[in-house]
Amino acid sequence: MPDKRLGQIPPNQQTVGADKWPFVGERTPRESSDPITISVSGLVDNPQTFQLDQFLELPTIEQVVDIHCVTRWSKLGVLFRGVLLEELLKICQVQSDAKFVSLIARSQRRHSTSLQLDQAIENRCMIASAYDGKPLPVEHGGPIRSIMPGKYFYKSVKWIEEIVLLDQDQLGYWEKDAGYHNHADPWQEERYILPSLTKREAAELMQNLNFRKRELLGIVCNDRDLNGLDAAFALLRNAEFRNASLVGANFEQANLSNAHFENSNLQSANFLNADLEGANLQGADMRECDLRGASLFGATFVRENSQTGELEDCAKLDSSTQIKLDQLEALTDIQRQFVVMSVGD
Ligand SMILES: Nc1nc2c(c(=O)[nH]1)N[C@H]1C(S)=C(S)[C@@H](COP(=O)(O)O)O[C@H]1N2
Ligand SMILES: [Mo]
Repeated sequence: MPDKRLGQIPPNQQTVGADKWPFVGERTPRESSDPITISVSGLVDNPQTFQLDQFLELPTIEQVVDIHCVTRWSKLGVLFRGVLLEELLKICQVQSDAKFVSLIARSQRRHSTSLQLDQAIENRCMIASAYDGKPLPVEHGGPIRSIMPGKYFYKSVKWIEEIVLLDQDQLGYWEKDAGYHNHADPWQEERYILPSLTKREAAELMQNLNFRKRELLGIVCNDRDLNGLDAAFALLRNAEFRNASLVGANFEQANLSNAHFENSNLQSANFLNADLEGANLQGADMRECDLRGASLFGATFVRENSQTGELEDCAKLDSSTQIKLDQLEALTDIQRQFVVMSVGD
């Protein structure tokens, strides 16, 4: 069953231009002179290791896939060619007690993810070798990567080299340690699992204005007075700072992907080399903010009213806001135009 919601945009995602495809995560496979192979093992009667050229001779299909990255960019309508996982499982004779599949990359950290086997088959999970008629470039996982339609893109592994059939789930790299949601359904916004910080612990950290190097995924700081907060190097994915006062806060090198800063006061805040992918900065006061080196894929500074086309909830940026033009490449057209206009180049 192909993706029923093909061509639609899941909640809180934005599309990137047709000619754009951001790189996320690892950029290169493991350095090795070993030939590229792909193996299928675990609960199969006929385990196999294919050499790359053998693999590329298996029957392929083409399907259109919408990519939805958890950092809030979507790229719709990519035509992938490759081998269906179902086809591989036929060849390797999957056993009936296999319920999960672990997909492992030929990369330094043996990057991995896992899928529920019935969903992988239903969603037409594939091992792709080409997109839009071109071979897959190495930064995007070429020569072969897995593609799982209908899930956030972290369920699609670049440079796949092992497929292991299991009766129990084996959490992947992002899911195990980084708090990514194991279901990854973009329509349900299953992005991250929230951490188990107690209200008291959170209150104490806020009292001391000290988040430095702490792991505080999803911490809720809405409406708080946190002027001068030290959050350098902190892990603050999905953190909530709506309406908070953060004058002079230090977020240097913090991971703030998908964080919420709507209507916050960020005057003179330091975001040097921070990760702001997917962060929402609508309505925030960003005068004298330092954003140099910050990663801005999918970040939003303004909201476009879908009825009237007017810009609403505009962040306050001006010539005192420090940001480099090359950083704005990562933004969608509307966001980029808004920022360029505001900082007045
Ligand atoms: N081997 C490997 N595969 C990976 C990752 C990674 O870091 N290493 N990152 C995942 C994430 S989070 C995303 S969004 C996509 C990014 O693929 P792209 O760089 O081709 O856009 O790959 C996924 N697969
Ligand atoms: Mo991702």
